[in-house]
Amino acid sequence: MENTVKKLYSAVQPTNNLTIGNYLGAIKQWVQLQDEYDCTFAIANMHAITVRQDPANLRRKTLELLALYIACGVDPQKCTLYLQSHVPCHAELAWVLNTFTYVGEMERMTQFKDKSAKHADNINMGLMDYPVLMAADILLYQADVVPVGLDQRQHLEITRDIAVRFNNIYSPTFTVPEGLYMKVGAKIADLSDPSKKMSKSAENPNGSIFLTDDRDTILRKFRRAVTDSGNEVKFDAENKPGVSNLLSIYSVFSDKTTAEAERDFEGKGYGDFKQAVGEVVADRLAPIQAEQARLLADKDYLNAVLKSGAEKAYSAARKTLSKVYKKIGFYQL
Ligand code: ATP
Ligand code: LTN
Repeated sequence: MENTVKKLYSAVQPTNNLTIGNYLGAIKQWVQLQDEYDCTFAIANMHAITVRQDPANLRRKTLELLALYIACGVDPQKCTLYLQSHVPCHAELAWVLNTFTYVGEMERMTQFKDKSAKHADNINMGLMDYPVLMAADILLYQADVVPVGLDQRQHLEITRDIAVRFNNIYSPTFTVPEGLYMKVGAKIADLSDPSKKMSKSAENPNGSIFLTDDRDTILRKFRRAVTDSGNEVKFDAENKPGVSNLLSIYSVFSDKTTAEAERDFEGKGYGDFKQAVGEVVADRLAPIQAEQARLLADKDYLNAVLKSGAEKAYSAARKTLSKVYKKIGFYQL
């Protein structure tokens, strides 16, 4: 019976403040999936240091992210929640997988190219190796599915390639994971430039709605959001990218289909529309923010969650790593 429950794995980096893109592309789905799958969710602090971090800030962001996972509805009783650096197997497997990954493959990764351009003074090996560490995360837990935003699709594809490559050279060792992308919400665009993804490290903070933004800030940012020519609130990603992005945000935050969302704004102008999107987002975020603050005040509880999460994660990860070490010929005592 136990084998019929599929395994699910995902993670977010504890960098900057999360945006509604992270929430809709990742965490919101986790909550919906946790009853159906055997879930493991990590805080990817080892990925975070591929861009220079302030140590005190990284520590603080780690607990904030854990509190946020729980405040959003991820239940530590049902899922394994842990901090990546607490399980040394990630670095160990990543090293092995490095020898099954080609330099050319890593140089082609879009995120590597984007981040290299953005951090031209610090194009470190870790930045380039980021996808291999991510492959190690996923493969250690033998995950069947990995819910992520569309920006991570390329990393998931390379994870599958590495898994297949290893399985073919030795014998079936890793489950080959499937990406799970939501139909709406997998790619939330920047409010001031709908051709870009909403990102927590964007230069212009007005284009991103942070999960920590207060009501007035949220309403103001939506009021300023770029719309398109014309005056009809219609979903048309090609010709009306700004309006379509706002409609997607509205529909997922109000649990409506895009068609239902369009109907809500028939005969209404962009002004009313943007106000309504802002309100629905602010209303949804307020209780999450309150719960996150409450949890952050209870550090003992958060530490206990991390401790038991690390133990559970370690025992699963170690099993896979031992299998790998045996297959590649590492002498074991
Ligand atoms: P950064 O901008 O600092 O690189 P990020 O905003 O891309 O960070 P990550 O920690 O890399 O955030 O991603 C966490 C999760 O959020 C991933 O599953 C990612 O696919 C998803 N995600 C990020 N941005 C968006 C977006 N604009 N729309 C939908 N999902 C997103
Ligand atoms: N690179 C991911 C975060 C991440 C991840 C993972 C996601 C690290 N390890 C494993 C899914 C599975 C990102 O979202 N930027």
